[in-house]
Amino acid sequence: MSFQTISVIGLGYIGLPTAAVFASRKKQVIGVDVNPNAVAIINKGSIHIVEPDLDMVVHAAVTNGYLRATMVPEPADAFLIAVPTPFNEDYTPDLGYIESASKAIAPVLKKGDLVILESTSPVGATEQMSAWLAAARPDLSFPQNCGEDSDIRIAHCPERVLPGHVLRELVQNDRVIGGMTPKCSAAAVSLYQIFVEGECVITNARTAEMCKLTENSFRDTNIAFANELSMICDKLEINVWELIRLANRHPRVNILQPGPGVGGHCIAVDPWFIVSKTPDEARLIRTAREVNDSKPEWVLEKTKLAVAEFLQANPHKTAREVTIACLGLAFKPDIDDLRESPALAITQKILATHPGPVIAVEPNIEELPNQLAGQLKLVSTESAIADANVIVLLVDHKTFKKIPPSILTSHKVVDTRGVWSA
Ligand code: SAJ
Repeated sequence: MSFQTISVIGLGYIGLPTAAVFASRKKQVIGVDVNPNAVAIINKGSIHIVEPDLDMVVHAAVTNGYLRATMVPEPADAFLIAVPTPFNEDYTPDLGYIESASKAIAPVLKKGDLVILESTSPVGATEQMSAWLAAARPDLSFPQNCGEDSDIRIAHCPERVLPGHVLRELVQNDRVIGGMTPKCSAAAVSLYQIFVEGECVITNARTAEMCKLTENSFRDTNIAFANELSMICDKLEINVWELIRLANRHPRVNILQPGPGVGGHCIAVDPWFIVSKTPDEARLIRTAREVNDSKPEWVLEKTKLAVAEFLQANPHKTAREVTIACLGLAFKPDIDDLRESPALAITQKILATHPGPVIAVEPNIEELPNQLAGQLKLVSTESAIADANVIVLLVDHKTFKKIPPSILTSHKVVDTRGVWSA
């Protein structure tokens, strides 16, 4: 199958790099987004998100005429839907963005087109997308009613790239291809082979959906194990970092690292898609989520304890005179992404509960996000150490790892990442 024009719906952290990589392979790419600001920025050859090297690839793609952005879908040979799938307050998945994207592309679909759902989705979402498309286009046939003879091919091909390494992983990772029929899978494989150097492994749509959820639930469960260990060890007065290092010397043990909680828009979300479908069976997956979600509150309690200990050692001071420095606001090390960050949530809670000054260090940003703007000062690592009485290390950024513990002897320290405690 040959694809002359490819349309990517949703130009965010996954859609934009994917669109840019297709364009870098000299395909005509039409990017579609509901955000006029994003569309304008991309059409100028710039980017509205942060991802290493993406600016260069997008700039080249737009300048060379292979990529353009628009708010209204246009005809193409293949459509990739890469819109968000958040969850509702009751942890059920919100497929509203997929529904809107499906309804937006339906009018421009033609016989022979391929539609791929890339968004991480609950099991059954691809069939649901196909049903929305079929309802909007009764003149075309779809795999759910015509099988291999359908006019439109449908597949789920979840992205699996790690933020910060997206351009490399997009090309090198193996790709799971879940077509609604074998012909749908074959069409999707020939599309991804335009740039994927990893293997394109074929399965069905439901298994592909579950595969992506399984990968992130596996990681969440393993991080929860590490986080639970850290709380157990704290009670038993055992250094959890040393414990994990020792246990990992066993040839079949590989425990992940505890932290202040699990952030980002994937690992803290996707397991709920399994839990909401099979609540009675997904007991471990649910508990892992609960353990990880409880960690920020535990860190807050540890911080309160550190303040109390400082006051005990300095009885002439009051809590109002105790300065707390939060080191790191991002959701993981050496990135500037603050979305769904436990470090940010903990800093907000400290601000709301501590009567004294709170300062923060985040070497990867220049301005505080709206939630914190005007409420706390962003300072350098050096001045945080000089001014603070209590230091709460929330992200193991490279710069923080360079701080020698010997200069922290007069501080009370809450080290959620084992930077100094390890
Ligand atoms: N974390 C720990 N301890 C660890 C590892 C991670 O506390 O030992 C925390 C991080 O600090 C962060 C959170 O977990 O707050 C998630 O970070 P991450 O690096 O594990 O994952 P993400 O969210 O950046 O990307 C994940 C990846 N999934 C897996 O590794 C299974 C990526 O491949 C997926 O494409 C991505 O989710 C996604 O889009 O679904």
